Amino acid sequence: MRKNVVIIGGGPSGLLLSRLLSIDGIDNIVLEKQSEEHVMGRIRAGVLESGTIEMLKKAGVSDRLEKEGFNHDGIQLSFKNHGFRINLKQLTNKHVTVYGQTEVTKDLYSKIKKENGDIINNAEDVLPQDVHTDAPFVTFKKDGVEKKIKCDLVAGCDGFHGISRTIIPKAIIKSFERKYPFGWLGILSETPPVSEELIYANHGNGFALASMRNENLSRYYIQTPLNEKIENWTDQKFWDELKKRLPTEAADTIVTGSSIEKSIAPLRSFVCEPMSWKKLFLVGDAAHIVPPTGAKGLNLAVSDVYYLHDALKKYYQSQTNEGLNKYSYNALSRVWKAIRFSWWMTTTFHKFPEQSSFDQRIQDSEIEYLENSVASQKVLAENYVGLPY
Ligand code: RFL
Ligand code: PHB
Repeated sequence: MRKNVVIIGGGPSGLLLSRLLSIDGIDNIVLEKQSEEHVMGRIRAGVLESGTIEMLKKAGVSDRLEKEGFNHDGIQLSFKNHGFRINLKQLTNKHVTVYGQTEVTKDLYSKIKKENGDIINNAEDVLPQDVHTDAPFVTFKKDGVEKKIKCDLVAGCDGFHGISRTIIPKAIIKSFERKYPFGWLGILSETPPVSEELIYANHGNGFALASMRNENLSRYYIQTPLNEKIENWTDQKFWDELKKRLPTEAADTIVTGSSIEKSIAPLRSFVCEPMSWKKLFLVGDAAHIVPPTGAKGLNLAVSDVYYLHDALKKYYQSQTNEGLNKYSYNALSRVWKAIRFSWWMTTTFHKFPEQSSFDQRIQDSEIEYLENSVASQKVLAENYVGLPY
């Protein structure tokens, strides 16, 4: 078999890239390690930037999003039990949209299938080969049978634990990493959200976030120590701790119920440079990870797709390599700004185990400054709604 582009990974970045390439008549195939049910069952991001919405519109998958997504013109911040609002709309003339990554993935999957796009699920031992030559190919196993697909280029959209990044020689790739000394324990519950807008809370016991998916589906997170065991957290214990960390008004009105999903995620910032090597192009979490505090991971994956799709279109339609040569540079320049913002949000709103009294005062004054300075609010707002591509 031969394809123009082999896409490794059928998460949001791989599926979106596939869809955009197909619209331009660029032949491609998605190889996904997991089953369709597994991919559809993952609960992850919830906040979409307007640039992300534009890309989903371009891919022809925005009908449901426009009906079911919620536009949010602001976010609530809380500090020592006192809340204040960042008016995103007034500060940037933009809003964000709350619509789950799970739904984005479902919309992309069903559109690709409807348009007879190629997705192979349960692809085992996927391996990009000879990507440093003019004749790259990808091998994998399906139902125990060895397969080989020749191609022009490989897009590594296979997430942080994928294979693609690992085949770039150590002498060429450089990584930058910060691991945070805590994780997020998140639950999904079929209860009405406690607030119309997201609440990001800095509390003496640690960070908390009140988010949502729809009128009867809430998503809440609390900061926990690293290595915390999920078995130690009954629903009741979670709700009790969450209530302590949210502002009193929210804590008093929150509707609790049993969780339908509960998981712990470690927090890290990670970037690899360059994001491409010869005929291999890394996209999304395969090349970078942000802590979820700034709601940037999925949105960054989408902006990478923007740059790569644009470069591939020029490559196939105008036979020019220029966009592909600049892909890593263009994508990384936006990536590092989101890395900085996510690091800042994380540092400002979490409790660090080694936090000194000096660090505490700096954090206090950072948040007080935020509450009282329009300039400071504007910096947060323009990053939160998403920097331009
Ligand atoms: P994904 O989603 O990890 O998809 C990669 C796909 O590749 C497959 N794969 C392979 N396939 C073939 N062969 C291999 N060897 C393979 N290895 C892996 C995997 O099965 C998978 O299907 O990466 P992608 O597409 O780059 O998308 C990135 C986003 O998923 C991620 O950045 C966001 O979920 C991050 N994130 C958030 N981002 C936001 O923009 N806004 C948010 O509000 C937000 N909240 C979050 C988040 C991530 C979280 N967790 C659990 C990490 C909240 C949480 C709790
Ligand atoms: C979510 O709803 O899952 C969510 C929202 C905002 C974040 C992170 C996660 O910053």
